[in-house]
Amino acid sequence: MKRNLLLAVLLLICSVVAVPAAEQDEFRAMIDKDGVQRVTVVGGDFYFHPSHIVVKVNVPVELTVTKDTLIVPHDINVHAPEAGIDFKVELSREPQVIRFTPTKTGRYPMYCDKKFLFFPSHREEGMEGVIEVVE
Ligand SMILES: [Cu+2]
Repeated sequence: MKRNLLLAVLLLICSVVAVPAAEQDEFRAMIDKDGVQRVTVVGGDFYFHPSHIVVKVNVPVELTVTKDTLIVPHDINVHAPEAGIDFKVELSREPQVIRFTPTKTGRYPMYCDKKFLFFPSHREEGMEGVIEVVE
C-alpha cells in the first residue's frame, strides 16, 4: 500500500518535470483599451522570453522585441503568411515594434535563424518558441 503511494508521488513529480520548457514560459496577451494586444519578447543566448506567446485571432498584435546580449547576433522569425504572420527582424538593444493581425488559429514556430560556421544553429541551441493563436 505504502509502496503504491510512493510510486504515485514519483509519477506525479516526473510528470511535472517533463513539461517542456516552452510550455512553462507562457505569456497570454491581454487586449488593451485601444484594442491592441501588446507583447514584449527578449532574445538572448540562446532563448526567447517568453517562448510561448498566446494571442487572440483577428485582434491586432504589437510585438516589441529586444536583445539582451551584446556580441552574438540574433533575429526573430515567424513565417506563417497563411495566418497573417510573416516577419524576420534583426534584434538589437533598441526595442523594435512588429505589428500584425493573426487571422487563423494554430501554433506557429518562432525562431532565430542565425548559425555560425560549423556550430549548431541558434534554433537547435534552443532559440525557438511558438506563437499560439486562439479563439
Ligand atoms: Cu540567435
